[in-house]
Amino acid sequence: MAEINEKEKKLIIKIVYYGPALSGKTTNLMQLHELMNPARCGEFMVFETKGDRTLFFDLLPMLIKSESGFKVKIKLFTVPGQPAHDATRKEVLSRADAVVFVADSQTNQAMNNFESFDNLEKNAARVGLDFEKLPLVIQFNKRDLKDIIAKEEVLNLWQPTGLPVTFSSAAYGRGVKETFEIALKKTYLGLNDIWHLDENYSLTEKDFLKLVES
Ligand SMILES: Nc1nc2c(ncn2[C@@H]2O[C@H](COP(=O)(O)OP(=O)(O)OP(=O)(O)O)[C@@H](O)[C@H]2O)c(=O)[nH]1
Ligand SMILES: [Mg+2]
Repeated sequence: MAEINEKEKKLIIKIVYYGPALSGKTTNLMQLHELMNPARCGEFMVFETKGDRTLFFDLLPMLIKSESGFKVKIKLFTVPGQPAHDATRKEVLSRADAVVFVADSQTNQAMNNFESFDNLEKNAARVGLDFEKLPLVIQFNKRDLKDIIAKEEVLNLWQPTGLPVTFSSAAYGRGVKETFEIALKKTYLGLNDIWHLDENYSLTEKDFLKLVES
């Protein structure tokens, strides 16, 4: 759950990139850091890695100032995807306002995607998040590779859930900003439902989307 400080006009939000090992979560954040307006983006912080593998988490903070003078800090986190790091995943997921689930499009990763999504649902329950209401975006990454699940098949599988699905090649910066934009919109809608950001604080979706303006 986001933290709001009405006196200081500050809102702190958490968006978590979740998914199986090596699906491209850290790469998404690295690319966002490159693609975003530097004035709105803080330092990209990596806490413990071994080669490509995240052992703890990564953090990319972003800042928006609304026209009404409200400061919104958005913290993007990645979880470590390797199964052994479940305790850390649970910790990072705790109090998330939205989740981007990064799936690996390679056909041999179908089971890992499935298990990781199942793990997300279980950990959401463990940390008291209502999975039905949690703003969630599904990103199928690594579209540049050869042996990948067809788009139609992904859509057939996921459309019944009603969740937005995006396709990306994060390593090449493709589909990264688009995915984040959807996550931002869903985050805003989720928080607006709870706190009526628009009425109470004159904070609009447009303020949030300033982050993805070029
Ligand atoms: N071909 C290709 N490789 C990618 C893509 N996205 C990420 N990778 C590569 O996949 C590897 C793993 O990417 P990471 O972003 O570190 O994966 P992660 O999901 O953070 O992995 P964990 O930290 O272990 O959970 C790296 O070598 C990336 O360069 C993509 O779109 N296409
Ligand atoms: Mg990582």
